[in-house]
Amino acid sequence: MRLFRKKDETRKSIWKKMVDLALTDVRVLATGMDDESLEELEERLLAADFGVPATLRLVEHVESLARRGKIRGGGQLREALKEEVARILAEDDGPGRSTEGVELAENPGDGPTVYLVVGVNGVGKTTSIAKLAHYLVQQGKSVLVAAGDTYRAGAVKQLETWATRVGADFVRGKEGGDPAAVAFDAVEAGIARGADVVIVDTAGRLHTNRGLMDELRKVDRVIRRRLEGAPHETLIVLDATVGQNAVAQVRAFREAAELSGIILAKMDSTARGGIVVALRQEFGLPVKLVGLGEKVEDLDAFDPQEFLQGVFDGER
Ligand SMILES: Nc1nc2c(ncn2[C@@H]2O[C@H](COP(=O)(O)OP(=O)(O)O)[C@@H](O)[C@H]2O)c(=O)[nH]1
Ligand SMILES: [Mg+2]
Repeated sequence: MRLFRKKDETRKSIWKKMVDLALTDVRVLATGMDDESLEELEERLLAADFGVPATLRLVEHVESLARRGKIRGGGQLREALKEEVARILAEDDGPGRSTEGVELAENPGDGPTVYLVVGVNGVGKTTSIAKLAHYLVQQGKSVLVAAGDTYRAGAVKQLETWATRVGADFVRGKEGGDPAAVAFDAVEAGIARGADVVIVDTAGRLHTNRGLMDELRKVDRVIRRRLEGAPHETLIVLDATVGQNAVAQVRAFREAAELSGIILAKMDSTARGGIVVALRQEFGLPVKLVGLGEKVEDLDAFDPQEFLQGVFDGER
Protein backbone atom coordinates (compact mmCIF):
# COMPACT_ATOMS: atom_id res chain seq x y z
CA MET A 1 0.00 0.00 0.00
CA ARG A 2 1.12 3.50 -0.52
CA LEU A 3 0.61 6.43 1.75
CA PHE A 4 0.55 9.64 -0.13
CA ARG A 5 1.61 12.76 1.53
CA LYS A 6 -0.92 15.09 2.84
CA LYS A 7 -0.67 18.64 1.70
CA ASP A 8 -1.75 20.78 4.55
CA GLU A 9 -0.61 23.58 6.74
CA THR A 10 0.32 21.39 9.70
CA ARG A 11 2.90 19.60 7.71
CA LYS A 12 4.42 22.75 6.33
CA SER A 13 4.96 24.16 9.76
CA ILE A 14 6.70 20.98 10.89
CA TRP A 15 9.42 21.19 8.32
CA LYS A 16 9.73 24.88 8.96
CA LYS A 17 10.33 24.19 12.60
CA MET A 18 13.41 22.21 11.82
CA VAL A 19 14.75 25.15 9.97
CA ASP A 20 14.31 27.25 13.08
CA LEU A 21 17.21 25.41 14.50
CA ALA A 22 19.37 27.67 12.35
CA LEU A 23 21.25 24.74 10.96
CA THR A 24 21.00 26.49 7.66
CA ASP A 25 22.38 29.68 9.06
CA VAL A 26 25.82 28.86 7.84
CA ARG A 27 26.73 32.37 6.87
CA VAL A 28 29.08 32.51 9.80
CA LEU A 29 31.06 29.77 8.14
CA ALA A 30 31.25 31.48 4.82
CA THR A 31 34.54 33.17 5.47
CA GLY A 32 36.44 29.94 5.00
CA MET A 33 36.53 26.51 6.54
CA ASP A 34 38.94 26.96 9.38
CA ASP A 35 38.99 24.60 12.35
CA GLU A 36 36.76 26.87 14.34
CA SER A 37 34.09 26.84 11.67
CA LEU A 38 34.21 23.07 11.48
CA GLU A 39 33.86 22.84 15.22
CA GLU A 40 30.87 25.10 15.13
CA LEU A 41 29.31 23.04 12.38
CA GLU A 42 29.89 19.93 14.44
CA GLU A 43 28.24 21.51 17.46
CA ARG A 44 25.23 22.52 15.44
CA LEU A 45 24.75 19.11 13.93
CA LEU A 46 25.00 17.46 17.34
CA ALA A 47 22.53 19.96 18.78
CA ALA A 48 20.14 19.05 15.97
CA ASP A 49 20.26 15.35 16.98
CA PHE A 50 22.30 14.16 14.03
CA GLY A 51 24.28 12.00 16.46
CA VAL A 52 28.01 11.37 16.52
CA PRO A 53 28.49 9.01 13.54
CA ALA A 54 26.46 11.08 11.08
CA THR A 55 27.94 14.32 12.39
CA LEU A 56 31.50 13.09 11.98
CA ARG A 57 30.73 11.86 8.50
CA LEU A 58 29.24 15.20 7.50
CA VAL A 59 32.02 17.27 9.00
CA GLU A 60 34.68 15.11 7.37
CA HIS A 61 32.94 15.44 4.05
CA VAL A 62 32.82 19.21 4.33
CA GLU A 63 36.42 19.36 5.50
CA SER A 64 37.69 17.35 2.58
CA LEU A 65 35.77 19.46 0.08
CA ALA A 66 37.03 22.63 1.73
CA ARG A 67 40.60 21.42 1.59
CA ARG A 68 40.23 21.00 -2.15
CA GLY A 69 38.89 24.51 -2.43
CA LYS A 70 35.39 23.35 -3.26
CA ILE A 71 33.67 25.23 -0.47
CA ARG A 72 34.13 28.96 -0.55
CA GLY A 73 30.86 30.24 0.81
CA GLY A 74 27.78 29.43 2.85
CA GLY A 75 25.81 28.40 -0.22
CA GLN A 76 28.34 25.79 -1.21
CA LEU A 77 28.57 24.54 2.32
CA ARG A 78 24.82 24.11 2.50
CA GLU A 79 24.76 22.23 -0.79
CA ALA A 80 27.59 19.97 0.36
CA LEU A 81 25.75 19.11 3.56
CA LYS A 82 22.50 18.58 1.78
CA GLU A 83 24.03 16.22 -0.74
CA GLU A 84 25.73 14.14 1.90
CA VAL A 85 22.57 13.89 4.01
CA ALA A 86 20.68 12.86 0.88
CA ARG A 87 23.28 10.15 0.37
CA ILE A 88 22.85 8.89 3.92
CA LEU A 89 19.07 8.81 3.56
CA ALA A 90 19.30 6.91 0.28
CA GLU A 91 21.66 4.22 1.56
CA ASP A 92 20.44 0.69 1.99
CA ASP A 93 17.19 1.60 0.40
CA GLY A 94 14.87 -1.25 0.96
CA PRO A 95 11.95 -1.96 -1.31
CA GLY A 96 9.16 0.52 -1.25
CA ARG A 97 11.23 3.63 -0.70
CA SER A 98 10.38 6.51 -2.92
CA THR A 99 10.24 10.24 -2.79
CA GLU A 100 6.48 10.20 -3.09
CA GLY A 101 5.60 8.20 -0.07
CA VAL A 102 6.20 4.96 1.66
CA GLU A 103 5.02 1.58 0.75
CA LEU A 104 4.49 -0.73 3.65
CA ALA A 105 5.10 -4.36 2.80
CA GLU A 106 2.05 -6.45 2.08
CA ASN A 107 1.35 -10.12 2.30
CA PRO A 108 1.84 -11.43 -1.25
CA GLY A 109 0.10 -14.70 -0.38
CA ASP A 110 -3.07 -15.76 1.36
CA GLY A 111 -4.23 -14.29 4.63
CA PRO A 112 -3.89 -10.86 6.15
CA THR A 113 -0.93 -8.52 6.14
CA VAL A 114 0.43 -8.36 9.68
CA TYR A 115 2.17 -5.37 11.24
CA LEU A 116 3.84 -5.70 14.62
CA VAL A 117 4.34 -2.42 16.45
CA VAL A 118 6.94 -2.10 19.20
CA GLY A 119 8.56 0.61 21.30
CA VAL A 120 8.91 1.85 24.86
CA ASN A 121 6.03 3.24 26.90
CA GLY A 122 4.61 6.61 26.00
CA VAL A 123 6.31 7.03 22.63
CA GLY A 124 3.02 6.89 20.75
CA LYS A 125 2.54 3.26 19.76
CA THR A 126 -1.17 2.98 20.40
CA THR A 127 -1.91 6.37 18.87
CA SER A 128 0.18 5.54 15.79
CA ILE A 129 -1.68 2.25 15.40
CA ALA A 130 -4.97 4.11 15.54
CA LYS A 131 -3.72 6.52 12.89
CA LEU A 132 -2.47 3.76 10.62
CA ALA A 133 -5.70 1.80 11.08
CA HIS A 134 -7.67 4.93 10.26
CA TYR A 135 -5.65 5.48 7.10
CA LEU A 136 -6.10 1.88 5.98
CA VAL A 137 -9.84 1.89 6.69
CA GLN A 138 -10.08 5.07 4.63
CA GLN A 139 -8.37 3.16 1.83
CA GLY A 140 -11.16 0.60 1.98
CA LYS A 141 -9.25 -2.08 3.87
CA SER A 142 -10.67 -4.17 6.65
CA VAL A 143 -8.39 -3.75 9.64
CA LEU A 144 -8.11 -5.67 12.87
CA VAL A 145 -6.13 -4.27 15.79
CA ALA A 146 -4.91 -6.42 18.65
CA ALA A 147 -4.38 -5.20 22.20
CA GLY A 148 -1.07 -6.87 22.92
CA ASP A 149 -0.26 -4.50 25.75
CA THR A 150 -1.86 -6.54 28.49
CA TYR A 151 0.16 -5.00 31.30
CA ARG A 152 -0.77 -1.38 31.53
CA ALA A 153 -4.14 -0.73 33.04
CA GLY A 154 -6.24 1.09 30.51
CA ALA A 155 -4.10 0.14 27.52
CA VAL A 156 -6.66 -2.36 26.20
CA LYS A 157 -9.50 0.09 26.68
CA GLN A 158 -7.51 2.86 24.97
CA LEU A 159 -6.99 0.76 21.85
CA GLU A 160 -10.59 -0.43 21.87
CA THR A 161 -11.84 3.15 21.95
CA TRP A 162 -9.61 4.06 19.00
CA ALA A 163 -10.65 0.94 17.10
CA THR A 164 -14.32 1.77 17.49
CA ARG A 165 -13.68 5.34 16.44
CA VAL A 166 -11.79 4.49 13.26
CA GLY A 167 -13.93 1.50 12.32
CA ALA A 168 -11.42 -1.26 12.93
CA ASP A 169 -12.10 -4.71 14.31
CA PHE A 170 -10.63 -5.41 17.72
CA VAL A 171 -9.11 -8.39 19.51
CA ARG A 172 -8.38 -8.33 23.21
CA GLY A 173 -6.68 -10.65 25.63
CA LYS A 174 -7.23 -11.08 29.29
CA GLU A 175 -5.78 -8.25 31.36
CA GLY A 176 -2.41 -9.42 32.63
CA GLY A 177 -2.66 -12.27 30.12
CA ASP A 178 -0.05 -13.49 27.68
CA PRO A 179 0.65 -10.99 24.87
CA ALA A 180 1.82 -13.80 22.61
CA ALA A 181 -1.58 -15.45 23.02
CA VAL A 182 -3.24 -12.18 22.00
CA ALA A 183 -1.03 -11.95 18.93
CA PHE A 184 -1.85 -15.53 18.02
CA ASP A 185 -5.58 -14.97 18.48
CA ALA A 186 -5.37 -11.79 16.41
CA VAL A 187 -3.70 -13.46 13.43
CA GLU A 188 -6.12 -16.37 13.77
CA ALA A 189 -9.10 -14.00 13.85
CA GLY A 190 -7.65 -12.02 10.95
CA ILE A 191 -7.49 -15.17 8.87
CA ALA A 192 -10.95 -16.39 9.93
CA ARG A 193 -12.63 -13.03 9.35
CA GLY A 194 -10.79 -12.33 6.12
CA ALA A 195 -9.19 -9.12 7.39
CA ASP A 196 -6.84 -7.30 5.04
CA VAL A 197 -4.54 -6.05 7.76
CA VAL A 198 -3.83 -7.07 11.35
CA ILE A 199 -1.93 -4.59 13.53
CA VAL A 200 -0.55 -5.89 16.81
CA ASP A 201 0.07 -3.46 19.66
CA THR A 202 2.61 -4.43 22.31
CA ALA A 203 3.65 -3.45 25.80
CA GLY A 204 6.59 -1.13 26.15
CA ARG A 205 8.02 -1.11 29.58
CA LEU A 206 11.58 0.11 29.70
CA HIS A 207 13.86 -1.40 27.12
CA THR A 208 16.32 -2.27 29.84
CA ASN A 209 13.80 -4.83 30.95
CA ARG A 210 15.00 -8.20 29.76
CA GLY A 211 11.56 -9.71 30.30
CA LEU A 212 10.06 -7.37 27.74
CA MET A 213 12.55 -8.39 25.08
CA ASP A 214 11.99 -12.08 25.76
CA GLU A 215 8.29 -11.49 25.49
CA LEU A 216 8.64 -9.63 22.19
CA ARG A 217 10.66 -12.50 20.80
CA LYS A 218 7.84 -14.81 21.77
CA VAL A 219 5.19 -12.58 20.18
CA ASP A 220 7.25 -12.43 16.99
CA ARG A 221 7.75 -16.21 16.96
CA VAL A 222 4.08 -16.95 17.51
CA ILE A 223 3.09 -14.68 14.62
CA ARG A 224 5.68 -16.30 12.35
CA ARG A 225 4.44 -19.75 13.22
CA ARG A 226 0.79 -18.94 12.62
CA LEU A 227 1.24 -17.21 9.26
CA GLU A 228 4.11 -17.70 6.89
CA GLY A 229 5.89 -14.47 6.02
CA ALA A 230 4.33 -12.57 8.92
CA PRO A 231 4.94 -10.09 10.44
CA HIS A 232 5.28 -8.25 7.14
CA GLU A 233 6.54 -5.16 8.91
CA THR A 234 7.89 -4.76 12.41
CA LEU A 235 7.71 -1.06 13.07
CA ILE A 236 9.39 0.59 16.02
CA VAL A 237 7.71 3.75 17.24
CA LEU A 238 10.09 6.44 18.47
CA ASP A 239 9.40 9.75 20.12
CA ALA A 240 11.11 12.43 18.04
CA THR A 241 11.60 14.61 21.09
CA VAL A 242 13.92 12.26 23.01
CA GLY A 243 16.97 12.81 20.81
CA GLN A 244 19.74 10.27 20.96
CA ASN A 245 17.73 8.13 23.36
CA ALA A 246 15.85 6.98 20.30
CA VAL A 247 19.06 5.49 18.95
CA ALA A 248 19.51 3.48 22.15
CA GLN A 249 15.94 2.24 21.90
CA VAL A 250 16.41 0.96 18.39
CA ARG A 251 19.59 -0.80 19.48
CA ALA A 252 17.73 -2.56 22.30
CA PHE A 253 14.68 -3.60 20.31
CA ARG A 254 16.75 -4.80 17.42
CA GLU A 255 17.95 -7.57 19.68
CA ALA A 256 14.43 -8.89 20.07
CA ALA A 257 12.81 -8.31 16.71
CA GLU A 258 13.73 -7.86 13.09
CA LEU A 259 12.82 -4.22 12.68
CA SER A 260 11.79 -3.11 9.21
CA GLY A 261 11.08 0.55 9.75
CA ILE A 262 10.44 3.44 12.08
CA ILE A 263 7.38 5.45 12.93
CA LEU A 264 8.69 8.74 14.23
CA ALA A 265 5.95 10.14 16.45
CA LYS A 266 5.66 13.65 17.85
CA MET A 267 7.50 15.32 15.02
CA ASP A 268 5.17 18.22 15.66
CA SER A 269 6.80 18.71 19.04
CA THR A 270 10.41 19.08 18.01
CA ALA A 271 12.50 21.41 15.93
CA ARG A 272 15.38 18.99 15.70
CA GLY A 273 15.14 16.80 12.65
CA GLY A 274 18.60 15.31 12.77
CA ILE A 275 17.41 12.16 14.49
CA VAL A 276 16.09 10.96 11.13
CA VAL A 277 19.63 11.08 9.75
CA ALA A 278 21.19 9.61 12.89
CA LEU A 279 18.92 6.57 12.73
CA ARG A 280 19.57 6.03 9.08
CA GLN A 281 23.33 6.36 9.46
CA GLU A 282 23.49 3.98 12.43
CA PHE A 283 21.02 1.31 11.42
CA GLY A 284 20.14 1.79 7.78
CA LEU A 285 16.57 1.71 9.04
CA PRO A 286 14.12 3.96 7.24
CA VAL A 287 11.66 6.31 8.87
CA LYS A 288 8.48 5.25 7.09
CA LEU A 289 5.84 7.28 8.85
CA VAL A 290 5.83 10.41 10.93
CA GLY A 291 3.36 11.38 13.64
CA LEU A 292 2.34 15.02 13.51
CA GLY A 293 -0.16 15.35 16.34
CA GLU A 294 -2.66 13.54 18.52
CA LYS A 295 -5.52 13.19 16.06
CA VAL A 296 -6.09 10.17 13.81
CA GLU A 297 -5.36 12.19 10.69
CA ASP A 298 -1.98 13.28 12.02
CA LEU A 299 0.09 10.66 10.28
CA ASP A 300 2.16 11.14 7.21
CA ALA A 301 4.57 9.30 4.99
CA PHE A 302 8.15 10.41 5.46
CA ASP A 303 9.37 12.23 2.40
CA PRO A 304 13.17 12.52 2.18
CA GLN A 305 13.03 15.29 -0.41
CA GLU A 306 10.75 17.39 1.67
CA PHE A 307 12.84 16.69 4.72
CA LEU A 308 15.99 17.88 2.96
CA GLN A 309 14.27 20.98 1.74
CA GLY A 310 12.92 21.71 5.19
CA VAL A 311 16.29 21.42 6.82
CA PHE A 312 18.46 23.06 4.19
CA ASP A 313 16.38 25.27 1.97
CA GLY A 314 13.87 26.67 4.40
CA GLU A 315 13.25 30.30 4.96
CA ARG A 316 15.98 32.07 6.82
N1 LIG B 1 1.98 15.81 19.81
C1 LIG B 1 1.91 14.50 19.56
N2 LIG B 1 1.52 13.65 20.52
C2 LIG B 1 1.46 12.34 20.25
C3 LIG B 1 1.80 11.82 18.97
N3 LIG B 1 1.65 10.48 19.01
C4 LIG B 1 1.24 10.18 20.27
N4 LIG B 1 1.13 11.29 21.02
C5 LIG B 1 0.74 11.39 22.44
O1 LIG B 1 1.68 10.69 23.24
C6 LIG B 1 1.03 10.11 24.37
C7 LIG B 1 1.37 8.63 24.46
O2 LIG B 1 0.81 7.97 23.35
P1 LIG B 1 0.44 6.42 23.32
O3 LIG B 1 -0.01 6.11 21.95
O4 LIG B 1 -0.48 6.05 24.43
O5 LIG B 1 1.88 5.79 23.60
P2 LIG B 1 2.28 4.26 23.84
O6 LIG B 1 2.48 4.11 25.33
O7 LIG B 1 3.56 4.08 23.12
O8 LIG B 1 1.19 3.40 23.31
C8 LIG B 1 -0.45 10.38 24.20
O9 LIG B 1 -0.79 11.48 24.99
C9 LIG B 1 -0.58 10.71 22.72
O10 LIG B 1 -1.67 11.56 22.45
C10 LIG B 1 2.22 12.76 17.93
O11 LIG B 1 2.55 12.41 16.79
N5 LIG B 1 2.25 14.07 18.29
MG1 LIG C 1 0.12 1.89 24.20
